[in-house]
Amino acid sequence: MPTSAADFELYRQMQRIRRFEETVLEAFPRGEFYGTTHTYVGQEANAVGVLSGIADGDVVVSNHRCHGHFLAYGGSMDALAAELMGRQTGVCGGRSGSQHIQWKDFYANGILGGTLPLAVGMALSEKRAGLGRVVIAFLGDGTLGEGITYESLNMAALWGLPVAFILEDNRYAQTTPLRLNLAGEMAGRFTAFGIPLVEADTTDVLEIQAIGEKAISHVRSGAGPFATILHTYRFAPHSKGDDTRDPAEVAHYRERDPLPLQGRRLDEATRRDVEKIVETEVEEAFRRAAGAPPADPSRLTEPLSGYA
Ligand SMILES: Cc1ncc(C[n+]2csc(CCOP(=O)(O)OP(=O)(O)O)c2C)c(N)n1
Ligand SMILES: [Mg+2]
Repeated sequence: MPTSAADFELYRQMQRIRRFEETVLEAFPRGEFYGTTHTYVGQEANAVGVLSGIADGDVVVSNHRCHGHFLAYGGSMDALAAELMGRQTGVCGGRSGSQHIQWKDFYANGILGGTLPLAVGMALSEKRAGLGRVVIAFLGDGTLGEGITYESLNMAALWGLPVAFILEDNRYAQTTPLRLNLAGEMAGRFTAFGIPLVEADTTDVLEIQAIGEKAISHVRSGAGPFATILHTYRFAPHSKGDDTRDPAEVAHYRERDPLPLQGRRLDEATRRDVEKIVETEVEEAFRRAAGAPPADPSRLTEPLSGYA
């Protein structure tokens, strides 16, 4: 069966994130980047599935693990690589590093939980503007331990705001497994505020795309916030070398790798072509970034573009 354009594109997007992140992890020990970094290896289907359903002008709020969200949003790989390297050609002129990426209607912030009041505030603004735009806010399981999360959910529900909360439960907050971190049920944290949700334990980008569409159409219809709980797994360390997980557990989840799952929907030759195209794109992005001039300190206080 010939490969459908939709399957091709979903695989290409996931492969771009995978190879970008693997390259970051390879290059980090060589001291090529400023600050820290958190990669999205293993979680690609979430960003690609959910964000394939956004419209122009929708706002995406991301966290410390933002590269995959940014690339799936449509951000430039060249500009992301350059940002990590602190170059003028970076998304934010090399001033933000890995965690504070801002471009168009995309906002990432490394303060755990701090993203949620920002997302809710922007959703209030969008509701008032009445243009039908929505906010997509990604958060991790560990973020359920931050008190501000619940103030934000309360306001979003009370005011019927157009925000979809995309909880990516990768079963760890840094090195702390969920069972040492979380009392009670995840879903209850949303239903307590009357926020409807869909919960899924899948790495299939097509399933996640359908869930994302449901979430986005709910919030766009004016029916108030919606949550999705996506149980997932990260294959790489929390940040760089800090992995204390049992290798057998990592291997177990690797069997559910979202890439081969989607890759099998492409014919073999097409899949290889995608991989070749992406390989060149990633190599070029890091090569160009390395050759770009360093960030200009006189621009440090210049405001970023975007939300006003
Ligand atoms: C307020 C605050 N406290 C602590 C940290 C350090 N920190 C960065 S990521 C992280 C764990 C995040 O866990 P989770 O929300 O599950 O996201 P994941 O890293 O698993 O994607 C912590 C504690 C932080 N960034 N901000
Ligand atoms: Mg987590």
